[in-house]
Amino acid sequence: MILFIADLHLCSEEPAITAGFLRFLAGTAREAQALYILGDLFEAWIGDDDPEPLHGEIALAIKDLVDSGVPCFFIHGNRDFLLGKRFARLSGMTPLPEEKVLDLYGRRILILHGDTLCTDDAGYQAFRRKVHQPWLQRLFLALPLFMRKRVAARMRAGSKAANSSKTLAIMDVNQQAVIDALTRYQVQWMIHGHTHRPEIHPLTANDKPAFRCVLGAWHTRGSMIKVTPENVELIPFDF
Ligand code: LP5
Ligand code: MN
Repeated sequence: MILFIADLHLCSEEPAITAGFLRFLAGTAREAQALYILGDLFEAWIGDDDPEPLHGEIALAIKDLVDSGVPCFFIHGNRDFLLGKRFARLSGMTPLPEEKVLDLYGRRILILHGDTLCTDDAGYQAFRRKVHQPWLQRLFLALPLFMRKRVAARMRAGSKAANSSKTLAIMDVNQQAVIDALTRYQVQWMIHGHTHRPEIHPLTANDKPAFRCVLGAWHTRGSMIKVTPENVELIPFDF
C-alpha cells in the first residue's frame, strides 16, 4: 500500500497534531511501501535556517521512517513552498515537482497540492504568482529571521482576513481546471489536498470515468488516502 497525507499545518502551538503525526510515522506509515506528503506539512515555512526545535524533531522522525525502508516524497504547499534542500536532506524526504504522475499498481494518478486548481480565487492566484518568483524568494530568505517572521505573520493575517470575505465556492477547485489537468496528463485519477474538504468525487474526463480524491486537513483527527492494488480509500483516523 501507498499512503498520502497533506495539510497537517504543524506548528508548536498545536502539540496534539504533532503527537498524532509522530504516532502515524512510527505506526501506520511503517507498513507502507511509500509515503507521499502533498503540501502544507507545516503551518508556515520561512526558511530551512529557522531554529524552531519542532522542525528538527519532525525531520528526525521522518528520517527514521525513511531509514526503516519507507521512502517519503514531498510536494510543496502554499504554506511551505519555501521548504528547501537542507530540510529535505535532514528528513530524507525526496522533493517532487508541483505536479507528478505516479503509476501505482497499474493505476496512473496525478498528485498535487491543489491550490493551482482554485482558479476562481483570482486574489490567491495573483498572490501565488508573486511569491513564487525566485528573485523575491531569494530576497525574502536573505532577510533576518525576525523580519521573515513578521512578513509571514502579516501574510497569514492578510490571508485570514481575505478568506473570511470569500465564498466557499471561490475557495474550492474549479471543475474545468480539474478536467484540464486530467486531460493534460491523460489520467483518470487525481489526489490533492489544500481545500480541506475530504471526499472522493467521481467525474468524467478524457471521455471516461475519473476520480478526484481530496485529503482532509489534520485538525482534531488525521486524514490519509491509502492506495492498494484493489482500491483507493480515504481514511480519517484518531491521533
Ligand atoms: O493559507 P490559508 O489557508 O489561510 O489560505 C490559502 C491562501 N493564502 C495563502 C497565504 C498563506 O496563508 C501565507 C503563508 C505564509 C508562508 C510563509 C511566508 C513566505 C513568504 C515568501 C515571500 C516570497 O496561501 C488564500 C486562499 C485560500 O488558501 C483558499 O485557497 O484564498 O489566499 C489568500 O488569502 C490570498 C489573498 O487573496 C491575498 C493575499 C493577502 C496577503 C497579504 C500580504 C501582506 C504581506 C505584507 C508583507 C510585507
Ligand atoms: Mn494549502
